[in-house]
Amino acid sequence: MSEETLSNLLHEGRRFPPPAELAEHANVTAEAYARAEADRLGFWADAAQRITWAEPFTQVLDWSDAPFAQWYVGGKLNAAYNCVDRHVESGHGDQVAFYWEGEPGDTRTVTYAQLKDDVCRAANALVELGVKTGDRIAIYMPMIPETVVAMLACARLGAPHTVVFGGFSAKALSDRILDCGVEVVITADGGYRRGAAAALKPAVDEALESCPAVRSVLVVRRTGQDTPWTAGRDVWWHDLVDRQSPDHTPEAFDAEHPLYVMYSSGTTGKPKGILHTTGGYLVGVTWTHWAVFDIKPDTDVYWTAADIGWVTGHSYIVYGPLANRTTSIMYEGTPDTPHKGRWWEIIQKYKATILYTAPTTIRTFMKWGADVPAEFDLTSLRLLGSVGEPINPEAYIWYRDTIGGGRIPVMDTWWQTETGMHMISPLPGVTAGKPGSAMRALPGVSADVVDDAGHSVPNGAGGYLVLTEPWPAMLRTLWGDPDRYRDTYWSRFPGLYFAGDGAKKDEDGDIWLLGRIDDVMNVSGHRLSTTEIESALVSHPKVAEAAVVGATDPTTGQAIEAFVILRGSAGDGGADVVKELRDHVAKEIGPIAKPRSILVVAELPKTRSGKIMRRLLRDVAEHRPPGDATTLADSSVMDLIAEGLATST
Ligand code: 6R9
Repeated sequence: MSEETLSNLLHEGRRFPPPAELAEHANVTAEAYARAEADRLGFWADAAQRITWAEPFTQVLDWSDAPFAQWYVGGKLNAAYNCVDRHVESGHGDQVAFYWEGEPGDTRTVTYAQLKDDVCRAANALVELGVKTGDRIAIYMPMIPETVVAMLACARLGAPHTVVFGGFSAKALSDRILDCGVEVVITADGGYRRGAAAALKPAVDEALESCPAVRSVLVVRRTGQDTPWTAGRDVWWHDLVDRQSPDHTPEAFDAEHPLYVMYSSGTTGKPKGILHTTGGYLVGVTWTHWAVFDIKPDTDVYWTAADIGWVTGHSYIVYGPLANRTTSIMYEGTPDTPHKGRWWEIIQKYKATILYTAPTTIRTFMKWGADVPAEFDLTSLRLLGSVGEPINPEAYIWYRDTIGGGRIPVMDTWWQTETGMHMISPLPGVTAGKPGSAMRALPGVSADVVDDAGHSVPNGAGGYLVLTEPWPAMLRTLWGDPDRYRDTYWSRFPGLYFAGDGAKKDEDGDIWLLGRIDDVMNVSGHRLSTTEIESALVSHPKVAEAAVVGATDPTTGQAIEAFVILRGSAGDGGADVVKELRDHVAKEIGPIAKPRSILVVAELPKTRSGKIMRRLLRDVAEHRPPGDATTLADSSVMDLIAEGLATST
């Protein structure tokens, strides 16, 4: 895709070196790159010392059966012990693990000692339900502390969990339960979203109609709403868990013992059950969390504002932060309930030092306007993070300036459910960040951009993002489908991991992500990336969010169709705005990139992680009924867009 891709993003020339104070005290310095370069496996052996092993490993990596990896061969450990018990044993039982904030305003403060007791009680409860090592457990929960407790109780018993995002449908839940062979489900009566109690349990009941193997459902009472009940199968958490002993001796499992399965929707076909194992995953997330966010366990108040049902929640709300003895914030609800300043109020209240969220949320805040955060004291912040999609330079600068007071570095972290851990990211004490670039592979990680033939492209050119060496937190396989694992990730370019993302290397060799390969369009023979056109649209002062898709066109092959959300101040659109935006794209990128049409919408269809589901927009643009929408975070969005379409034509 190299030559013909137009290079809007690379015109971005701003750079932000690390603040001196941060660089001086940073956990990781530039030396780490040299160390890892000289001895990659030695580097990962050192990183593994952040974890407590019940039995030491004898070999860092066994890659003899590639692409099936074994990391930390011979090592034994317990993930839950590493996340809670050891901190209590070292005298930090009174440290807060989570400041939890419910959407209606109720709060809970959970210390490491309390978390340990709760995890032990839940583990004992699962044993009473007959759970054994290796059994799979589905978790379908709101964002409450019990969700973390449930995950760690599973990990403690060596029973892999599969967390299903609470916004997903009964169908999505039953698909995952069946694929994973789940026998026990942990859920809640409901959770709070947008100011109201949203039921969860009825979806579980519906899902289980097609899942006869599930014998127990453990239900947390969160909202107190009326809940349908199946006697003999359903049991209240407070009846079963609360009466258990707070003592439970953790068993040490092999480093390669399965820790969890996380389903990730492929563009087509059935979701992929991505398997993570214990040792390598824990080392990978613990080291990267400590390095990329410069975690100081005694002073930081860290907030990953994401859902636990997304890999970001697994790695950077639960396993990484807890293994690093971090004090975290956890918030149940939506950012605009009861008012649009809720997040900033939370940051002010707890004096948060680190915030990690997705570009889509940042763009939503841009739409709401800078005067909302301006009412709160955000000076406690010292680091900002972004994940989930390429962050447009415009959103990066807004984040840095409006939330970060123009002084705080932004860590744009590229990674995937499959990679388990951050792979490409700045390091806060080292990197001079460029808005829109995830920069370079972290120490110990090897990434490159290759052409169609799998050859590394020169600086200044684009192609496919690949990972050239195995890494500790890599997925081990797809649950029950090793052939699909090999085919999906390791056969496009032999010996290289194919990430499915387009990317470019700039003149310095820094990496710019261009979105999923499927999101690259071909317009009159020109390869255009949706990301670049979206960034051009978002750089216009009237645009808050944009999604671009390629729709089949008889003359040009594909034609560019754009969907935009306007900023609050821009009025309701109209023909003038559309013309203005088309001209703006032509000016920013070139006439070839001018969208054929632009539709002003109120919302865009997004997944739980804020990724725009362009596939559904393509259906709209090509006048088809939208396809499978079970992974949408909010299923009403497509109806709104259809209505908008009807009134605009
Ligand atoms: C963590 C997560 C993975 C896909 C990935 C890429 C996109 C994530 C990104 C990014 C550009 C970033 N992605 N972070 N693209 N810059 N910083 O999101 O996992 O849900 O599996 O999605 O997300 O396209 O391939 P997952």
